Amino acid sequence: MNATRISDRLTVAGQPDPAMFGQLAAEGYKVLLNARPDGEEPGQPGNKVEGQAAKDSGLDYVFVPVTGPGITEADVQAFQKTIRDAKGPVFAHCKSGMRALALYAIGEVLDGRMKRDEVEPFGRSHGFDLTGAVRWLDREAKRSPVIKGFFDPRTWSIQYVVTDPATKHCAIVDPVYDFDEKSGSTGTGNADAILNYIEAEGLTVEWILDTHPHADHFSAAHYLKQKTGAKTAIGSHVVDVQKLWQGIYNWPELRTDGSQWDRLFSAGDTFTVGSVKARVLFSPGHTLASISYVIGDAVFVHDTIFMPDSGTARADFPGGSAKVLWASIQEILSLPDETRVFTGHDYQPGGRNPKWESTVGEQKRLNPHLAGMDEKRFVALRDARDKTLPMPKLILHALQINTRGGRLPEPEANGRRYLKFPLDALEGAAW
Ligand SMILES: N[C@@H](CCC(=O)N[C@@H](CS)C(=O)NCC(=O)O)C(=O)O
Ligand SMILES: [Fe+2]
Repeated sequence: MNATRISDRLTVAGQPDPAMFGQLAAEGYKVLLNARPDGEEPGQPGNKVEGQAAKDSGLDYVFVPVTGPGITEADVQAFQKTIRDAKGPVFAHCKSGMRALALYAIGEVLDGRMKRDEVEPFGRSHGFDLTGAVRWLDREAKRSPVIKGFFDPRTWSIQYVVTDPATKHCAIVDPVYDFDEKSGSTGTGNADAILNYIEAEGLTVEWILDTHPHADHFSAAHYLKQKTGAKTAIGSHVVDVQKLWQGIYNWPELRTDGSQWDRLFSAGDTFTVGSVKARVLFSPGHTLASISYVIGDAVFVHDTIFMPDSGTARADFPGGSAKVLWASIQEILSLPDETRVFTGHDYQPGGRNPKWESTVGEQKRLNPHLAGMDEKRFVALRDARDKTLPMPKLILHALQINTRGGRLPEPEANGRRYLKFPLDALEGAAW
């Protein structure tokens, strides 16, 4: 194993033997970062073994598996965050150290601490060829729209700001309004992080887009509309979801005409984000009203497809259907292979760092729920898995807020807002 010290905070290396992690800790390292996907070569220790060995040695462990061409902004964010949060030096490895150094260099350029033209000489000075990192930067610099993901670890949600670089107009997709069910506290930490980014980048918000009425978190659409004045939108079948939940909550006052949003999108509807063209796919199955947004060469699929190592969304909520979800997924997969796919949740399988970007081609090749699958087998697999899943812990909270576009209930005479829960209305108890 070759180890190259890059700075006081970072050493990059080829594959280390987990038996020497204790020695790394003794040398003062605090974090072991593994950038290798499992199964790259025979005899590779892998995520599980490395994670355990790091723990036994008192090192924090971070798993950011990447292939050179498959690096995404999420991986770069994870690498930078690891170095930022570490209590001391980070020991980052892949097979040779090159991917680890590429992740670092890309992050330094994106954060403005290094120039694009400095990357190759920087790599060479440490004995690494970083032409791949430069290619990545050049490819991303040409991309339109520019897409920034904001991961919420509390609900495993990814919120997006989608920007047309030509006009600096943007859309916000699926923003989260914070809620702590133990105390009943609400908050705007996630939404304010989005607003800070928008201000720092000098963006104008045109749209606040929800893909569906979420069952696991509150939407920040209403809050962000108040802050930015942008138009809110969701799928037109939200009216059916409103009617469904009006019954479940015994809630005659709920308006079930979708008037809580500025625009209700149907299949095939088009709109623009600055000069970037966008269109809507109707993608039901997870919910009755789910839609996907195709914006430029990117599609925002929320709870249809997750990352290729994570499968697909559940289809057992009221109004859900695995068969219908399969058809929706087929339409998404009929987009060109190079289409960028942005998912709405990442449940971090194997404890890896959150990821959210893939391509249609990768989904077709690598997602075990999709590759070589047919409708019948998909439905059987989905239904079997869904039977094992308890309801999301916030489903009864969230639908009261999200069927009203992210508005909290009106305050009662004492100035406090209250939620109301039906008992025994849903199956899927956790016991
Ligand atoms: N444990 C989470 C589960 C959330 C959940 O059910 N997520 C949905 C999307 S809203 C899903 O599709 N999950 C897929 C799965 O868990 O396999 C919670 O309680 O919030
Ligand atoms: Fe969902």
